[in-house]
Amino acid sequence: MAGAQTALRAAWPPETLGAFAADVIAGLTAKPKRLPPKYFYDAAGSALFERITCLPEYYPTRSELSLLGDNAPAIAAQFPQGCAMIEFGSGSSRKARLLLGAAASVSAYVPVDISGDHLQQDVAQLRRDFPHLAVHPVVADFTTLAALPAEIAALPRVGFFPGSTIGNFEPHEACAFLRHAGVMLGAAAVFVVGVDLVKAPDILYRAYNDAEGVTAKFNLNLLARINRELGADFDLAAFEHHAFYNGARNRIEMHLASTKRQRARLCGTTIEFRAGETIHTENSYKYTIESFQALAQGSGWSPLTAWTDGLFGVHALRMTDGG
Ligand code: AVJ
Repeated sequence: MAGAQTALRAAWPPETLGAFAADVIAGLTAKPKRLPPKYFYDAAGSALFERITCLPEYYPTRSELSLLGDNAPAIAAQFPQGCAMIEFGSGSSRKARLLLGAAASVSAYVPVDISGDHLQQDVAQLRRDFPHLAVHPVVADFTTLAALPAEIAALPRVGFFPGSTIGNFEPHEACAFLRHAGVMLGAAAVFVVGVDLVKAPDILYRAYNDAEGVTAKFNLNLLARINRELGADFDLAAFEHHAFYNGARNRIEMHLASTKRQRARLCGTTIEFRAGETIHTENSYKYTIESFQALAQGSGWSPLTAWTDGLFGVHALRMTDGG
């Protein structure tokens, strides 16, 4: 195995591979095999995720939108006057609009997203809809974002991290992210975080195993993307979507399971699969209101308020004095 690794490196130095290829090779040569969930969201994957958010079984988006819509004035009441709102992974800014519409205290909005095309279109529309709002988009991976636009340096800050995207992190990574966000947002900051709740396993199971098979397509698109962008030859018909609730760790796990013993070629190397072997593609951690508040507290944030409909939680946190 060490020999194969060396040959691969010699032929495709990681510097020339790009981050996607490097992460895919690292994940598929690891034991057990895994792929980072952030790569689900190419154009095809983003369209499939949009379809997921409309599925009858997938409650999180509907729950969060109605929690934000119903409680926007109460959430906005926590924001400091003249603040800048920074959204981590803003997508279409649909959720931010609900807060911006209710929060006259927000004078600047900083959507941070990895996909630049979408960001530019949405920013133009936001500027038309909120003419008094200064919009400063940042094209970046929010997990590695180092600096905020200079224009907002003097403003108090509010963070917005909806969608239970925080559930993709391991709990220790979520803690590190919350701390990092705290450093960026500063002493007076408020942080609004959307977090999916622990609940009956059958409800969770159905949300990730929809009858129409859209979630299966979303999961398999990761291999389709690797074929498209890295010239790999994964046989999509020989992999199955597996999603289940791991109750011991409070997380949904998604895997792609090989239906047979097979191999795939990728960037000059061969990836071997046993029958039934899986690629772990996503964890989606679930928290109770209390377990998330405890995580936040251990990460430098004091819980202010939590809004919930029993399925999903929207948390307002404030920077703990003295960090
Ligand atoms: C966007 C990460 C919150 O975990 O529910 C939906 C992604 N994966 N269906 C989630 C997802 C499968 C989603 N997050």
